Amino acid sequence: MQVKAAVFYRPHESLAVQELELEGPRAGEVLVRIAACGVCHSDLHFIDGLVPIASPSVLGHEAAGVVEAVGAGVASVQPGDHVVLSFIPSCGRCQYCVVGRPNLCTIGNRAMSRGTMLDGTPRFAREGRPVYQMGSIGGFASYTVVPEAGCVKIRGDMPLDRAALLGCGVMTGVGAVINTARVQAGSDVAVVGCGGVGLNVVQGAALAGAGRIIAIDVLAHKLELARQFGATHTVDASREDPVEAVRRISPGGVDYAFEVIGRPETVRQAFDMARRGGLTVVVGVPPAGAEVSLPAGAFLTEKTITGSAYGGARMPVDVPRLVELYMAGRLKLDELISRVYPLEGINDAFDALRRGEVARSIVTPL
Ligand code: COD
Ligand code: ZN
Ligand code: ZN
Repeated sequence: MQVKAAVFYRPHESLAVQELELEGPRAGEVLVRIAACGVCHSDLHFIDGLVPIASPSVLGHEAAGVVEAVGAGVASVQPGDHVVLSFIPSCGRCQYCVVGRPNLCTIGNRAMSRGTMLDGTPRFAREGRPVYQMGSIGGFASYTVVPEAGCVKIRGDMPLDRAALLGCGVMTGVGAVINTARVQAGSDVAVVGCGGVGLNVVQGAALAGAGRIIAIDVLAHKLELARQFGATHTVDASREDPVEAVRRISPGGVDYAFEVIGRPETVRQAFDMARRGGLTVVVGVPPAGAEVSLPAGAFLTEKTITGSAYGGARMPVDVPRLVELYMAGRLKLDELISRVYPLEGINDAFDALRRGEVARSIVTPL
């Protein structure tokens, strides 16, 4: 079938909104009509040339939609089902999946980084040549085909534009708190970077019952939003040293520090904000090849630092839980959506993200 999609060709160029051919779902695959796809800073990293990606590619990895057709052998979803898409289609059988860490799935991560289905090929094409699918999704398109393992069925009364945000920003942020750090009630938390993902670290900390929740950003309106999402204190890092400020608010440092930007300097700041024995969780990923330096003496104080990939997601468990929290009024999603763009407005959406104007924008392709 013919579909409309936003295609990345090379860094520092606008995405091209054009018609592509979409092959139907093969065995184990699902055709999904995209209702909405969020605009995440990771998409922008490719456009800005900070991280390489297969080209040409349909970007977009934070999407939800409606199942239109299924390939042979698909059992977990059927036409008409509402689904959130996962950018790591976990196989369920590799050693990571078996030990309960499906976000590290060997096969799912390989498909994600290639931008293909599990068999190594994408379903989009233009003039007979393959067009890859960011995160095995390619959500900036009217329709896409994804692996069954990348579909999580949700209840039909959950608004799909809100549900889309669960596919990356909310899962990555809330999951970093709940799954990766397992923040304890009453403990102190610092969050460096309050964009679309960082705000979800803030709300994850609030959900976990953290004591002080200190939000750090360089933009006053992001700090204002962070308060809405549960921050008890804010620090403007463009005006004062954020490490000193955090150590003043939470004497000795915080129990948990989260970096949610992807810069070596801010990873170091987060590490320095954590107290003796404290945990630093790096959610942001600095540009390819970057290194982070840490003060070796800190290990004597049993400080730890860890990465968090996709918020330690176990998508079939975590997505329905997040949906229930939203439906019960306990998870903020409406407040995250700053703007809604048609597919043709996608480059404006990226410009707004680059300028720091939005928490999240969503694109509604149809
Ligand atoms: N100090 C404090 N805050 C800062 C600073 C600074 N020096 N510099 C920038 N900020 C703030 C910005 O004002 C902004 O509010 C925030 O940091 C960044 O937010 P966004 O909205 O631009 O970015 P997000 O939240 O959409 O994305 C953040 C990620 C960490 C996901 C992303 O940038 C990243 O690191 N991606 C690579 C990791 C990855 O690919 N993950 C999987 C898919 S997301
Ligand atoms: Zn993302
Ligand atoms: Zn696996």
